[in-house]
Parts: sequence; C-alpha cells; structure tokens
Amino acid sequence: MEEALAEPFHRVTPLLESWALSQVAGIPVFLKYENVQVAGSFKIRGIGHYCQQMAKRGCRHLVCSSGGNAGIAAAYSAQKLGIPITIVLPEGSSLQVVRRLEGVGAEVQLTGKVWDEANVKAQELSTKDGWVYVSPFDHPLIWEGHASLVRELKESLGTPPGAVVLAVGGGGLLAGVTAGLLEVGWQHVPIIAMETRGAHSFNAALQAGRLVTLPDITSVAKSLGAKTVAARTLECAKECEVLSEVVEDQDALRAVQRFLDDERMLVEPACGAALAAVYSGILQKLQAEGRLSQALASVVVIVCGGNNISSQQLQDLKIQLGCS
Ligand code: PLV
Repeated sequence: MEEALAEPFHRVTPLLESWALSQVAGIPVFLKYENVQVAGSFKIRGIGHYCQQMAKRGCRHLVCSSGGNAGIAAAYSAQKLGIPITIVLPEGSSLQVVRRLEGVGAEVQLTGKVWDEANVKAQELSTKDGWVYVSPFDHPLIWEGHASLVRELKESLGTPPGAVVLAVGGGGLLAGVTAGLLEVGWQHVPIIAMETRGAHSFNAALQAGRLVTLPDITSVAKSLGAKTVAARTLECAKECEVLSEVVEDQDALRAVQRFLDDERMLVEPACGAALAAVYSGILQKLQAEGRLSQALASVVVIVCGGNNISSQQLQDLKIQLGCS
C-alpha cells in the first residue's frame, strides 16, 4: 500500500507532431497520445489520483460507474492499492471491457440502458459501510489529476499552442484541462470542446446557460454519453475560452478510420469526436466564423484513447452508420 501511494499511477505520454493531420489542418497539429496511457486513456490521471486519496482516507471498497474507460482506470488503481472494487456499467457494454475488468479482479455489474442509470446503482451501492463512490468525471481530485496533462504540454512545448482540442463526456477532461491551463498561466488558450450529436450535453447546457439533461443518449460514442454534464463545466466556460462543437457520429467514425490509416492506431468514436475537429474542418470553420484566430500557429489534439473498440466493432459501426 505504501508503495502504491508514493507515485501517481499515470505516465508522461508522448506529444508528437502529426504529419498527416498537419497536412489536413494546414498548421502544425500536435497529438497528445493518451491512448498509450496506463489503462488505455487519460482517465487514470484523475481517477488514479482520486483512488489514491480515498485509500489514504481508509476506504475499504470502491464503487465506480462507467462507460468503460473510467472503470478500467479505477479497477487498475484498486488492484494496485489492494482495495476491492465494483464497477457498474450500462447493459450492452462490450464483452471485451467486461473481461478486462474481471481480469484485474473487479466485480462487474451491468445495469440500465445508459451510463446515468448505471450511475444511480453505483451511488446506491456506495452507501454501504466503508464503500466509496468513484465518479468517472465529477470531482475536484479528478480534475486535479487530469491537470497533469497540461503540465506535460508546457514541459514539451514551452510556448502555448494556438488551441487545445478535446472530447467532452461528463466534462472531467474539460475541467482538468481548464485547471491545468490556469495553473501554468495559459488561460488565454482556447479549448475546442467536441461532442457527438446525441451525446451533446455540454453544448446543450452552454446554449441554455444552465445544465440540461438530454432525453436519451443516441450517439454511438457511448463514452461521451452522460445525459448531464458536471456543473463545473459551465464555470470552466467562464474561466477560459471554450468553443463547443458538435459533430455527427459519422464524422467521429470517419475520423477513427482516417486516424487508423494515418497513424496506425485504433481509437474509440469518443476520441474520433476530438479528431473530427481536424478531419471534418471544424478548425477552419471556427476561423472563418472569426471565433478562432486566423493566425492560429498550432493546435494540440488530446487523443483521449479508449478501450472500447476493436477492428470488428469498427466494421460493425461503419455498417450501422452507413459509412462503408
Ligand atoms: N468516459 C467515461 C464516461 O462515460 C467513462 O466512464 O469511461 N474520451 C474517452 C475515451 C472517454 O472514455 C471519456 C469518458 C471521454 C473522452 C470524456 O471524458 P469526460 O467524461 O471527462 O468528459 C459515460
């Protein structure tokens, strides 16, 4: 246990300029490769930090609701800390993810159609004595952990990029990047917050000026599927310049396919939403609309990763969305 508390669980990930994406964007595009992060996504940064703090406070059992990746990060952390963990996922979660969770010793429960319903169950379970709830995105310790990503950007780039592109689910990554930008004095760097239609709870909230609960999650990007974003995301939009954009599932999926061909890496549609900012010309659109500087020098895209994809799933999604 002592050893598991000494260091963070996440690793410094590579930041590399992508020739292919730079060609598409017409400016240097740097990719922050969180897909090669411990547990397959950026999630371990915040979730790992949160779980370590809960372990210090004497938690005896962790319980996490997840669309998949937060659960994998939490299960990894729990195994390192030697704490039992229950992960609650929506029904219909991929067998691949369930097997992986069970493989690291987690108990898995499948409940509800979407993450929000699984989350209700996880919160119920967390009332048991000694059990501690792990949100996939909504806690200051999670944002503090995610902020490490921006410190790494500062370390690698030295000078601020023109913009940072990321995907928004419940908004934990957005809140963490905002915290990081404020911390390193880069609060003037615009954040381009990408969602898919049917999982666009942040865009809906920004437009309404208050939290909005979507009636359902209809996007295939299930990892972005929180019906309501964290309240903190609306504050982030006041503290930093946040440009919210929504793409279609087809755009996200085409981005996944093109990224596979360009960089030979397979990522989830949730990550495809961020990559679509480049591949679907969102950057140029924002520039044309005057919302992003014409003199944009470079952009960083957070390749958030994701475990919930396989070559077969990609094939199936292409057929489902008519993208073949
Ligand atoms: N996924 C969460 C929430 O799902 C989860 O439980 O794993 N990119 C990937 C690959 C993700 O897995 C997630 C979050 C995001 C982006 C969005 O991050 P967030 O929730 O911090 O905005 C329902």
